[in-house]
Amino acid sequence: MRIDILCLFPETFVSPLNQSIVKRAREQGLADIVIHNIRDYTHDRHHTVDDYPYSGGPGMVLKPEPIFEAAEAVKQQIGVAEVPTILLTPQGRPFSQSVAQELALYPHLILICGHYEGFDERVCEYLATDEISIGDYVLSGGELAALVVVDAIVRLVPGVLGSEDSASSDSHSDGLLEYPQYTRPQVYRGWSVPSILLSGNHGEIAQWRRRQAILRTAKRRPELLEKGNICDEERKWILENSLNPK
Ligand code: 6GU
Repeated sequence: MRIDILCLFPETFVSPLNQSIVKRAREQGLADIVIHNIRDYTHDRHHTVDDYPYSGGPGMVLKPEPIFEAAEAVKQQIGVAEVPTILLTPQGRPFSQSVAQELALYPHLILICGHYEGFDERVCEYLATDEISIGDYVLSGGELAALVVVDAIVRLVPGVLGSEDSASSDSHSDGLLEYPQYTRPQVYRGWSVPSILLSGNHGEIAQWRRRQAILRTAKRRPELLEKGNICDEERKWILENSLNPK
C-alpha cells in the first residue's frame, strides 16, 4: 500500500514513521509512505500557502492552488487519475477501527493535513473525496491526526503484524474492548494471575476471556454494546453481572 501525505510540517513525520511496526512495514515494502511539503507547490517568492478569509474573521485559510497542485502531482507520479483523497479536519467523519479497516483495503491513499483556521472550501468540495476527524477536540494541525490514521491503517495491511491473529484480537476489532492479559510472574506482590488462565482448559479460558471483554465494555464503554456483536444469552449475563460485578 502507498500513502502520500501532503502537509506543511514534514519534520513531524520523521520519528514516528521510523519506529516499531510502521518502520518495519516500510522496510519490508508493505507500506510506502511519502511525505510532501505543500509549500513546494507554491510559485511566488514568499511561498505563500495561506491568506486572509474573505469577509474577515479570525485566522488564516489555506489557499487552494498549492494543495490542488500537490495532489495532482502525486496522481501523475503514480499514474492514477482517481485516488481516495482524505482531508484531516475536526469537521470530518469520526475515525474508528472500522474506518481504518475500510481504508486499509485501498492500494493508494492521499492524506492532506491542514493548519491554521482550515482549508478553502473548494479543497473540500472539489479535491477531497473524504474528510476524517480523530476525535472531538482541536489539534493545531492535521499532522498528528494523519500519523494516528496511518498507524491504525498500516498495522491492518496483511503481513505487517507477526501473526494474523493479533489484529483481530485487538480492542475494538470485534466491537468490544480487549480482555485482561497476564504474563509471568504468577504471583506479583501477592497479586495472583486468575487461576482459570493456568488451568489449560482452552474452552473455559475462551469463555472467560469473552465474558471479561463484555463485562469491561459494559462498564467502561456501554454505548459500544448497543451496536450488537453479542448474543441474547450474553446480554442476559451482562445484566446480571454488571449490576452485581464480582
Ligand atoms: Cl483531523 N485535525 C485537527 N486539526 N484537529 C483535529 C482533528 C484533525 N481531529 C480531531 N481534532
